[in-house]
Amino acid sequence: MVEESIEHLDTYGYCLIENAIPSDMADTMAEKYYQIHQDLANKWLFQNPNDDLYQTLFGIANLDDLCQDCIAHPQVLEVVRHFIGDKVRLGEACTKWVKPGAGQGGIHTDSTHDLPKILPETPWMINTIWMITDFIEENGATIVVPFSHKTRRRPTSNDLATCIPIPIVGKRGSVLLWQGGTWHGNGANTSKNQHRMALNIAYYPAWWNLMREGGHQPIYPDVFQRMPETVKALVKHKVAKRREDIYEI
Ligand SMILES: O=C(O)CCC(=O)C(=O)O
Ligand SMILES: [Fe+2]
Repeated sequence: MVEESIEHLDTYGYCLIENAIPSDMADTMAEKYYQIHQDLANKWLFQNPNDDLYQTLFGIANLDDLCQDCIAHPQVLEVVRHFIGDKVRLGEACTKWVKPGAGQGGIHTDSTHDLPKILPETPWMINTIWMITDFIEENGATIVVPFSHKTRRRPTSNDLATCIPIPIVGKRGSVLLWQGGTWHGNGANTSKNQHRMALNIAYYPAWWNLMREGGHQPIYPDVFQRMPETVKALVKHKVAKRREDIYEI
């Protein structure tokens, strides 16, 4: 099973692990995440407070303990470790809500802002998106361009005009993994009333300087204290009371 996921991720640039958490757990998380997003006290955690239809909320691990099961999911971690090594670290866990009417996101690579034009052969990041609601084409399921990581470049305008992204659909509780170099984005939500909620968890190797990532939040010391050891090992580099105590930007 894990071998298949590794092979798929290596070949196509992404893989889907179905039913990695129970659907009723995903339902509980969805309810909680909608509330957290709508609580005005959390507005400062939004990546873009002016975008109501596509909302990214950073620092979810400080507000919800359920996501810990996803952060340290054994099967996901086994795949992630294959690509970026045993000393894997959590970059950030954030929630991504795509509301009806949201447009398609730009197709992009992840965390390449200060990488060279020819992207490294060595993977620098494995990103994951947990389907907290079912992902369907109409509600903005993540779209991915298969094999695009093999180009070792960011998509050019010509690439964007010609590439064929495919929506990765699945039942809530499933998780999609991709390499930082795989071209992807959020799909448009063309439905009338189907909301898409996702938990996005990004992993980096130990050599990556995580402290340059804009918007990422630290894990608060009291939250860290109550985490199981498996989760602590993944987040111990980013424990602080305030973002500015550890992040450079
Ligand atoms: O919301 C999505 O489907 C895509 C999010 C994305 O681009 C990312 O997490 O890097
Ligand atoms: Fe992305």
